[in-house]
Amino acid sequence: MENIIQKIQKLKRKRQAVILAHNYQRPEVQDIADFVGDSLGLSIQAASTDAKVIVFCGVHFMAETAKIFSPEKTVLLPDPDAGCPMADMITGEQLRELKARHPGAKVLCYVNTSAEVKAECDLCCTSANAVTMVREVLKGAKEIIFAPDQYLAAYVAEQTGRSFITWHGFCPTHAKILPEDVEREKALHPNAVFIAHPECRPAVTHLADKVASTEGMCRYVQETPATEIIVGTEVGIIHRMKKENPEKVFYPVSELAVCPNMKRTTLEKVLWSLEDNVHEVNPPAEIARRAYASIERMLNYRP
Ligand code: CIZ
Ligand code: SF4
Repeated sequence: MENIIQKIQKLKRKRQAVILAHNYQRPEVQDIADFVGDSLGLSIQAASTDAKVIVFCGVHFMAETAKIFSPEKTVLLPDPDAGCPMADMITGEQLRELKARHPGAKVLCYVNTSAEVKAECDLCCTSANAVTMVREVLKGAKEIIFAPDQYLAAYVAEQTGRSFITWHGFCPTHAKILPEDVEREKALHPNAVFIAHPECRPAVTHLADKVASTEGMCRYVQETPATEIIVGTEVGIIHRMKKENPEKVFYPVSELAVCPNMKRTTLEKVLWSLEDNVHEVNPPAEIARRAYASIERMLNYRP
């Protein structure tokens, strides 16, 4: 009898598929993936692979971004309901209205947006390259709209000295992390360093020894001499950190920082997606065409 992992491996070969998993996925899903990373790294992998099918273990906007950049490949999202509440906080219509009120502004959107929103943007960024893009690409811009994450916008504003026209979006998972959690964990582990994601509240990032995207965090924990690390992002990333640094100890800053959408993907759903060719992500061609340019610029700005 084949177990589920063997079944997935066999079907993957048969269908010439590759499995990409985000850093926030369940441990067992990360372990069967060909590549684990952030949305920037996963999009780059999706674009460069020879595979015909991409099983995207992440949330909808990530699979959609991969599809727009690799339209000739079949992109499957194992659970069609794996969305991102932050991405759903702004629609294309709402961004068009905001743009109409600031006609001269350049529009920078976070990768956590729908293709329809990306189609309205000049540039798209991830948390790994937002600061660089504002400093380099938008240097000459007089006004910048930065949507939808108000906390990421606040962080990038602090780093660059720029101010933005923002939207009131936020990540409900990162918003659960409170300064009290940081104080408590620091008191419990006085030798630990604290790392935070820029989607956290400013009151939390201000307490951090390092603020970084998930890939930036993975690099930092390998490079720091610290052996104890308090992790201020979605708890799923700790699986990868432990695997890459077996001698170090990791503490989630809050057990509540769990993204229910990232956890929707299970091994069973990965198998079913390969068996039944579901659920195909394929944004309308006209929207994909308009979103392409902003995504292309994002992929060229690698940290
Ligand atoms: O860009 C990503 O993958 C997200 C959502 C977070 C990060 O910092 O990697
Ligand atoms: Fe969206 Fe937050 Fe979940 Fe990331 S962790 S997918 S930003 S809800």
